[in-house]
Amino acid sequence: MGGRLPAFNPLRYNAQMYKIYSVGHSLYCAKLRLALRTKGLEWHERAPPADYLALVPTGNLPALVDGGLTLTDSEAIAEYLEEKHPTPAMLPAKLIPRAKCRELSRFHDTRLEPALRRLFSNVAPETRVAAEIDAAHAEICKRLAALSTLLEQSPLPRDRLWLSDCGVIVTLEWLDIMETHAVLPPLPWSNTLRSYRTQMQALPQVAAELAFYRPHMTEWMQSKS
Ligand SMILES: N[C@@H](CCC(=O)N[C@@H](CS)C(=O)NCC(=O)O)C(=O)O
Repeated sequence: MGGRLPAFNPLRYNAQMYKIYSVGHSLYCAKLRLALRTKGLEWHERAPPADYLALVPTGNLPALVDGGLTLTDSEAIAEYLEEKHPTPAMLPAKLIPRAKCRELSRFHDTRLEPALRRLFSNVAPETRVAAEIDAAHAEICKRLAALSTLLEQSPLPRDRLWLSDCGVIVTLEWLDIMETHAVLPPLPWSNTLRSYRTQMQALPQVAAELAFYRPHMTEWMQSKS
């Protein structure tokens, strides 16, 4: 019954190359690259073409293309990669740490990053609205306090990268650059937040991604000033 299976060729299997639609300054594309780097996967990036909506109905970046599969939402993509390439694990094995990891991912995508996002239209000094900066700053301070507590209570060891770290690291990097460029008043960096960043930045895949991504962030900031 059925056709013959092709002979298993580990070289070909390992040489799998993912296609990612991305743009250089995108925070969620950097988040996805952190997962790809951690898994030791290979990818090539393409800018979204003019007919992107025909290829990717949500219009979101990043999108992953894996053969006939096109997938958006950085967290859905990361979980797909986690299930397809379980080693090294980026979700803890045990029930409660796994749930806490997912909680932090959701907190990032639905609370912390949306607070940062309020600043993006206020980077250029000529279009900066003081009331929007004040409101964004208040919200960011609230979210950073919550993040600090979540990290203090987290059962996840910090000697490796979990799925939930990927977005948080990139957003904290953006908050840092926003503060450095005086887009907003100083932020309440707790000792927990500082040591978390230091520990994360020491991981090789994080160092590699930030070395790649920071110039894109700086270029984007300079294009607005
Ligand atoms: N929750 C989404 C957010 C992605 C997102 O907002 N991406 C931005 C670029 S960083 C984007 O696609 N903007 C265009 C749009 O939303 O149409 C994810 O995790 O992928």
